[in-house]
Amino acid sequence: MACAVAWRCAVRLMLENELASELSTKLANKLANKLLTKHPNKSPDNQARKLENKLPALYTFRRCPYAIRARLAIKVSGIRVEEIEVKLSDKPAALIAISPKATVPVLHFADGTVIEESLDIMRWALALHDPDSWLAGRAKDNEDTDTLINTNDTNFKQALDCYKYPDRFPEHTQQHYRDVDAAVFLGALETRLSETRFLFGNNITLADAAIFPFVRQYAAVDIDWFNASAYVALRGWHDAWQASALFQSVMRK
Ligand SMILES: N[C@@H](CCC(=O)N[C@@H](CS)C(=O)NCC(=O)O)C(=O)O
Repeated sequence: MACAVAWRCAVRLMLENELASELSTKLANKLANKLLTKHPNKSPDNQARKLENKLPALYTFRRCPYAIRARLAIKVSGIRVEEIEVKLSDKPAALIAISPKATVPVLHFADGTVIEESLDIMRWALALHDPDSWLAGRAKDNEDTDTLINTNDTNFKQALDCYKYPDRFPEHTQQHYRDVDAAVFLGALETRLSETRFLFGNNITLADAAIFPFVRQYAAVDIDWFNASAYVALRGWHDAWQASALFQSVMRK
């Protein structure tokens, strides 16, 4: 009896391994993920180890806003990855080898595939599994979503860096960066969030997760000022994100 069970198990393993090797990286990871999450106790240790070894490696830095948004999407998708915390002042050679630009986050698959842009990582994860419909409405709002995220990553990020490090940008005062440069983008977010709970309606979408980590940095520069600011709706959105179990879970040390 024990022998028959072991045999069936071995055949299943063989088929699964064979099947996994035939599938694309995405499907293989999906399969690995399914097996590991649905049958964690049934899997023999060595199978679990084999599949664990196939988990994509996520090079990340805890406080980096780009890495945070990648971790948010990965977390919500339920896909398992092995996180490798990087010291930006001492980057691992393995990271530089797979991604010479050596920014985080970077996702590295067992087959050598590399995704080295945070938004691409988010889209990859959500394309595989999007239980909370973060990509919903993209057909309609696709362009708006991309435009808003792009403005965040360019204009707002620049204003944010100036506000955070005014000594490096002596052209204007810190207050100018906070109240003028950053206000263009934050004002647009405030308008949206005064109308709906999230940036593209009453449910979280990709844009909320992609933008929140940057607003968090802005707020943190002078949290007392932010808490007393006229950004009433933005503050509510920021505070809800900050307190959410999802955000907390990707910030754990
Ligand atoms: N466009 C990249 C930007 C990533 C990025 O700039 N990450 C910062 C950390 S927040 C980084 O790795 N900087 C490299 C360094 O500091 O050496 C992405 O979206 O993934």
